[in-house]
Amino acid sequence: MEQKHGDILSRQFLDRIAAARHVCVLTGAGVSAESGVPTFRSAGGLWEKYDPRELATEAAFRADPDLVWSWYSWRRTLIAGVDPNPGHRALAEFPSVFPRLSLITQNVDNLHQRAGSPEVHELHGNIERSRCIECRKPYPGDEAPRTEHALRCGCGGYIRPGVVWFGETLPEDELRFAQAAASDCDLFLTVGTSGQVYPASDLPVQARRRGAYVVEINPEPSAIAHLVDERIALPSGVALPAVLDAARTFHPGIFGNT
Ligand code: BJW
Ligand code: ZN
Repeated sequence: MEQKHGDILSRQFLDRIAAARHVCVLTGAGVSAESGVPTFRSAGGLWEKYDPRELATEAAFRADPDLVWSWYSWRRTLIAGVDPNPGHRALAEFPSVFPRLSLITQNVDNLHQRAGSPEVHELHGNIERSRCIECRKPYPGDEAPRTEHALRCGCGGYIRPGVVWFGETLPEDELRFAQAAASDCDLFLTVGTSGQVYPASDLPVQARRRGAYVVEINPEPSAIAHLVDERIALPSGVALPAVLDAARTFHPGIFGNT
């Protein structure tokens, strides 16, 4: 059952929600955990069976394209079989209750979009996009084929997933947007991320340095937990609906919410 915001959010956080003009949210794998998508590093996570350095690098793909491609095919099938959870759905309502929202995700799973978030900034790409590793030509279609074997482009190069691997730079426009939003916002929520992967892990730190109030929503402390203003040690599927509930109370007139 949805908990009312007064039960789980601190007075200080409620005051920040009431005053917020620009809210910036950074999500990680934990926001999709309650949908049944395994996280990367938690117990039972995706990489308990595989070492990330073995799979999420260009060198690994070049060394064994079938292994890496089939791992992504398996994940695409898994993601296609799950639904957005109350955390995704609450975030999709944030644009109608806060004057301004910037939603930034490290996830590649499309669950924010499927929940109805109108504008999602993807720092690590998207699992359904693919391109040639040599000529970079996009692989056509909205969904990548879920084959066991890696596919080839007309040029002879392998088709790779359109995600960002270790050692690769993030999409320039999305990173620029994220950094600008982190610098400009007055409330920053870091949700379901272990804070171990740079440069996303730097965004909450940057936001706080620029004066934003930074709240971590994660049942476990992240690597940057000591740098935030407040932690909410709850699943995002519980905490985010409570934030939405509070925002509806404090910003009732702006967008016609009650
Ligand atoms: C819940 C929950 C619930 C559970 N509710 N919460 C040394 C050598 C080489 C590179 C580096 C180096 N030192 C630093 C670097 C840079 C490197 C990096 O940071 N490495 C670190 C690991 C050390 N970064 C990069 O390489 C980036 N590029 C870059 O920096 O370019 C410049 C550069 C170039 C060359 C050299 C150096 C710099 C690129 C990073 C790309 C990351 N890619 C991946 C894979 C994407 C594709 C795919 O999906 O396969 O992105 S890695 C993986 O980690 C994925 C995720 O987006 C990312 C972050 O993980 P996330 O989301 O935090 O998940 P988890 O599992 O870690 O945490 C889940 C959390 O949820 C936990 O805290 C749980 O408690 C919580 N939770 N249930 C709320 N219900
Ligand atoms: Zn090609």
